[in-house]
Amino acid sequence: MKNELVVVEPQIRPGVALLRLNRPKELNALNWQLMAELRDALKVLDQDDSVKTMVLTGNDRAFAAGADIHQMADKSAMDLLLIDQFSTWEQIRRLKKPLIAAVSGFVLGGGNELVMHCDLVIASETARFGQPELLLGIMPGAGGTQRLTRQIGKVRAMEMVLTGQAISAKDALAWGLVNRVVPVECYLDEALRLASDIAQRAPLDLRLAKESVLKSQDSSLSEGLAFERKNFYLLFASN
Ligand code: DAK
Repeated sequence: MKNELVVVEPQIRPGVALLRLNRPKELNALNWQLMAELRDALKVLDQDDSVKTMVLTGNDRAFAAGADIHQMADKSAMDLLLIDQFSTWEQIRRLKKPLIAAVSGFVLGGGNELVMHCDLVIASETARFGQPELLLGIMPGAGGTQRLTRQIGKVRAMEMVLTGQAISAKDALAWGLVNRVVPVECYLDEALRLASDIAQRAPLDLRLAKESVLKSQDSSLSEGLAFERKNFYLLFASN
C-alpha cells in the first residue's frame, strides 16, 4: 500500500502496521489530502484482522508542523464548514485498535492534536510540542484546548495555548503528554517494540480496554465504571 502523502507498511513487524507522514519539505504540514489519505489508510488497517496495532510517525525533523496554513489562509468560515475537516479527525478518534505515535522534531498545532488522538506516544529527545495557533491569530481547533487540558491540566494548557511557545520532550514527559523519551536514533524502534508487545494481547481485550480508557475522558466516574463493568462482562462471552 503506497499513497503519496502517507506511506503505509501494513506488516512492518508481525501484527504491526506503520504509517509515515510523507510531506518532508513542508515539515509534514497536515493538508486536507494528507488527512484524507491518513483517515482512509487507518480505516483499512483498523478493519484488517492481521493488524493488531498501528504506529504513526513522521521523520526526524518533523512529526508535523501543524495544519497547512497556506491552505487555510484564504478560507472563509463557510468554506471550512463545508470542507468539514472535523469528520476526518472524528474518524481517527474512533479507531478501535491501539495507535502509537512515534514523534521527533516539530510537533506543532494540528501535529500535537493528532498526537493526542493516539493512545501512546514515544518521543525523541529532539521533539518539541506546541500549540502556536494564537501566534497566527487563530486558536486550536482539533482538541488543543480540550484534550490538552484534560491531559496536562488547566494551568499548563493555558501556558501552551496562550503563549504559543513549544515545550521540550523532557517537559512533555513530566507533564504527561508522552509515555517515553528516547534518543533520536531509537524513537521509532522503541515505538515498534511497544507496538509488537501490545500486539500479543487478545484483539477483543485491546479493543474493549481502549474503549473503556477513552470513555473516562468523556464521562463521570460512575458512568465510566458502569461502562467498564459491561465491557468486563462482555469479554467473558469470548474465547
Ligand atoms: N503549513 C504549511 N507549510 C508549512 C507549515 C505549516 N504549518 N510549517 C512549515 N511549512 C513549510 C514552510 O512554508 C516551508 O516551505 P517553503 O517556504 O520551503 O516552501 C517549509 O515548510 C520549511 O519551513 P521553514 O523554512 O519555516 O523551516 P524552519 O526550520 O525555518 O521553521 C517552523 C520551522 C516549524 C518553526 C516554521 O516552519 C513554522 O513556524 N511553521 C508554522 C507552525 C505553525 O504555526 N503551526 C500551526 C498551524 S495552525 C482543524 C484541525 C487542525 C487545525 C485547525 C483546524 N480542524 C479539524 C478544522 C490546526 C491548526 C494549526 O496547526
